[in-house]
Amino acid sequence: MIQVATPVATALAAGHPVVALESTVLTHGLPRPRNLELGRALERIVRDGGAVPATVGVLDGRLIVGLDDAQMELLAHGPAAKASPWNLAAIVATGRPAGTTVATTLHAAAAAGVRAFATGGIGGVHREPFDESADLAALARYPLVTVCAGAKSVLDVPATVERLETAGVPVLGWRSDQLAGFHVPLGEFPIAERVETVDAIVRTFLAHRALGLPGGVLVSQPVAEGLDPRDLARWLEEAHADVRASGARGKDVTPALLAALAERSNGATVDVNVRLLEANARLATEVAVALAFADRPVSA
Ligand code: PSU
Ligand code: MN
Repeated sequence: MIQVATPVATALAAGHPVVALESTVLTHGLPRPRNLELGRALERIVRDGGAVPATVGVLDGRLIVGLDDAQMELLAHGPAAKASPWNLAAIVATGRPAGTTVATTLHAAAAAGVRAFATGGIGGVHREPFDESADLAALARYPLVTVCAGAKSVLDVPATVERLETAGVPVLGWRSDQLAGFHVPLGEFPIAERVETVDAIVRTFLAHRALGLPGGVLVSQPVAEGLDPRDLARWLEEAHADVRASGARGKDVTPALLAALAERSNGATVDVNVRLLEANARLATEVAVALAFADRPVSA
């Protein structure tokens, strides 16, 4: 039921770099038509960096690693469900189309043997209405390097950071000492390990694996130009009030908050979201290339 597309399978078999990309950001995270433009742009960035993109999604009763363009268009057009590990089996068994969250994408990518992954902001612990993302457990379970822009600003960030620590997920700050704040470059939460080079990321990931620790490492890359923190604080407060009033619960909380933020900010949050996704795809591609290189036998 997991289908690895031919270009992805060929690249993996040859030891060439592959970068996994998620699709819930396309089906639920961004408005149309920017979602499809973004999905295509991310794949282009990965190719330009010398790796093969593997966007993951659910179609026709299959978890696909490496959607082709028509499949991506289908998902981006919608309607599509949001597939987390807890509802994935039911979605696949009934043949419904779905975008895959960070957690489900990690599962699929790990099954295929992909080791680098780019997303926007990971899911985490919400304030209100309460919800806790399956992304946290998946990061602690699947052996990939995940590049993100921190935890989504709509979350309870201290609780999310604490949960990552409890679960044993190393968080590396890309040229930064604080966890990235998603829509703003830096949050208030210190990161234990700062990294300056792609090589440092790769060495830490390989050490984590060699020590027999489960799961992967999370790289936090601050967005280059973020929103004014005061504007964001105001929009966040308004968005939370909107979503409380809407009665959204569980898996609908994150998409509802992102949509409310986009509306309250007149699209400013969407622009930043797109920029940080592109930057994360670039860094994840460099990681994938370095990982493929690290595997090469040393020639005398
Ligand atoms: N990053 C973004 N936009 C998104 C997401 C991440 O910039 O829409 C998606 C990811 O797929 C992530 C999901 O796994 O939101 C989190 O949803 P939840 O909190 O329900 O697990
Ligand atoms: Mn939930």
